[in-house]
Amino acid sequence: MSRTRSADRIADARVIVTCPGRNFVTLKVITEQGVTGVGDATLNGRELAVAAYLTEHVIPVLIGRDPARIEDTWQYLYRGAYWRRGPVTMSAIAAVDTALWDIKGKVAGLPVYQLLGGRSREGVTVYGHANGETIDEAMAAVAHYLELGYKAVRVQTGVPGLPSTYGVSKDQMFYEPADAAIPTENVWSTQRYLEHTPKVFARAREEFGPYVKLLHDVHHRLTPIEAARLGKALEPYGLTWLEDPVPAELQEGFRLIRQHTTTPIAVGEVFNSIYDARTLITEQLIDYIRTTVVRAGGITHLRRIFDLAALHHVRSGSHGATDLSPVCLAAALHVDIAIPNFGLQEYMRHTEETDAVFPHGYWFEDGYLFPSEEPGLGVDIDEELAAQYPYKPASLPVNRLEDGTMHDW
Ligand code: KDG
Ligand code: MG
Repeated sequence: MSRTRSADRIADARVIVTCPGRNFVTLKVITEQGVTGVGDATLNGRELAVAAYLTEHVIPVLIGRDPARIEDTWQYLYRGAYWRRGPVTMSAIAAVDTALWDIKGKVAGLPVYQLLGGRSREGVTVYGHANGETIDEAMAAVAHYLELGYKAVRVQTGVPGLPSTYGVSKDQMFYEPADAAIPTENVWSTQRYLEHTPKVFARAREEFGPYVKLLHDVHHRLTPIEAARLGKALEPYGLTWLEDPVPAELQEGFRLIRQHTTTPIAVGEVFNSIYDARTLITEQLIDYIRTTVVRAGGITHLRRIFDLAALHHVRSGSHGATDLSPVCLAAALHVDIAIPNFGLQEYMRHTEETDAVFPHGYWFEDGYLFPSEEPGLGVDIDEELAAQYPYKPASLPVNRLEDGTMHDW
């Protein structure tokens, strides 16, 4: 039996928590032969839960394992845990899986996308976040993204009568919702939102014409019939997608949305396994599945989700907000460039401090991201620099209706 094992073993693994502007959790795996791999384990607002899961429960069973056995290690951590799934467990498994793909690429001397079947396209089309308190400000932000070369832009604005709205920040290029140690409280009105949002897209089409891809994120705030009304109202403006229209625990709820509107639906940034999306995909209730490497058990499991999606005319639209580290983005780009059913990749830029902590070989040009050509993922963590930015508690906000009822954020 031992003849089938590679000569190398995992010698060490450590968790690095750093806050170069925002918190990131990174796993570094080191083999006896000195090959290293990195994986993102960041779970926004719950970072230390994943760090502890890795340190206390995963790293002890990794030591001595064959780093070449990615699938077996995935199955060992998933089936072997008994308590399956959930964002903490799946982010931890993702970090291990990503690091092992990095190591496999380095050992093979190939960028990871070559191990996934090679390129299916030249570049990865990305979308940026245009947001503004007013429609005028949001339109200026769209114009800025188009000047930068983007071909797809998500548009969010403030809602008249509400003091703050999801997706609208003071800083145009680096939207960061985890803004306080104890969650900020926002106020929400579905009525005001439904009245306002179609006006934003009417204006965007008037100013930017029919060909820019426009997207909008509802952030789980509607019921299916409200989402159906919004989708219908937005049909004249030809959105590429309407994201997270309702909370998706009840996958069957999307049947109602589908019966009423042809606006394409994107869902899944909070999903952590194929089971979260099974009905949505197999019944063709969505058009884009948005989970990404760190959230859904790494490259191994994400590929499984995307393959199921490919059978049902569903394309990928991976989450790429700033809380997904450059390690996650690097890994996502290798998947994006290789799969047949790629749709879009979100690309919210990281700050200069973050980019310096995570040196990487991917690059942006003319609306596309390109994965690194270096062996492995082409991304690393500068541990000395990371140590200069200690962890700072930061939580995502919560949301209440005008009468004080808790609502989805
Ligand atoms: O951590 C939460 C963010 O990633 C989320 O608010 C961003 O909805 C989001 C998006 O579509 O990027
Ligand atoms: Mg979103």
